[in-house]
Amino acid sequence: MPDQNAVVIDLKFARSGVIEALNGAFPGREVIDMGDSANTGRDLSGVPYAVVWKPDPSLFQRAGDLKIIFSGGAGVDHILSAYELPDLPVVRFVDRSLTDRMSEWVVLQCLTHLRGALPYARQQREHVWDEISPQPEARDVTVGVMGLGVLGEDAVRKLKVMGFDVVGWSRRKRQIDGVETFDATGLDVFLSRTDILVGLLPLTPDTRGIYNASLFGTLRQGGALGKPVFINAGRGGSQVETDIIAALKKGVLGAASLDVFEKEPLSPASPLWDLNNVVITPHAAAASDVGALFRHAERQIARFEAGDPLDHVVDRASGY
Ligand code: NDP
Ligand code: OXD
Repeated sequence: MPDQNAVVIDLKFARSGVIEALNGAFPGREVIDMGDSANTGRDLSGVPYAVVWKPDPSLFQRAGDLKIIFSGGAGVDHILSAYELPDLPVVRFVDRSLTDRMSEWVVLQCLTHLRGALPYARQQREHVWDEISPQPEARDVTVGVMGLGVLGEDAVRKLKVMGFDVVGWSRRKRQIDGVETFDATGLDVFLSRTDILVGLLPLTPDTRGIYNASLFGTLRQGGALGKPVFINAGRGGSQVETDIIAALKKGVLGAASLDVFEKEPLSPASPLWDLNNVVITPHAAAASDVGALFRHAERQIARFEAGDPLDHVVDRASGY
């Protein structure tokens, strides 16, 4: 039987990173790494803590005495939508490096579309010297960020530093200095002001399929970029890919940057790969630093064992 303060790890991340980060992690505790074949079929009764990313479906039955589940990422849909979970706290991963990485990706994509990086890359391949004009400035372009949580708020601040006009939308109204924000009821006004839409929403029943033809049709046409741009690094389940493709082909959207997809990995047969106004990254906008993840879990376990409240606990009713 495992130690009564053990931690079970089931992280479907790059194996080498997990092994390296496990070295010295969780001092004084037994660590059961389900990625190690020696632990296949191991008794998990009595284990109080689990750190998971897309865990084996049987894990939560086998580890029937868990007291806390730590998500290996900021999102928790991989746990909440996939398993019958006991009523225990699920803790999200909130971490500086993850937040910085996401904002880097968002700013990179907004600048890519502002500065014509895709057409210039095509011209370079074809040895064409041709300045694209007019060249709008960031201040002429309104970026609308959907989801103003840990990641959305940081992205908003960094987009402002780059000079973009920024507006934000979230379920409840949020206050961010220098940014006009809208709550759920203000969606259409928010969209009608937006030239570049950035999706940083969690996947919940309310946000599934939200980025669809009707939403794209409400974005501002004729702004400084001519046509609106769609950028999504939240979850692929929130987007309707057939609608994205149709909107790009019809010119309802001028371009897109997608890090997440309805089904991952994206099928080699998806038409998205071949659209020359689309940037595709393989769900890599903000990878979790596994060492930081383990330190975050250690800190939260210490709080729990000291009788202090846990940070970043998911509200199971709202699903994020
Ligand atoms: P948070 O929980 O901190 O923020 C979520 C935001 O979304 C909040 O502002 C919330 O509103 C808003 N929201 C949720 N549901 C709705 C709704 N129905 N209508 C309007 N707004 C809604 O999450 P994070 O910022 O930490 O992360 C966001 C998501 O980013 C994650 O859930 C994950 O899916 C994704 N992600 C993707 C990564 C990648 O590499 N591609 C990496 C990390 C995360 P309110 O403020 O009112 O609560
Ligand atoms: C996350 C992710 O949720 O990487 O952290 O998608």
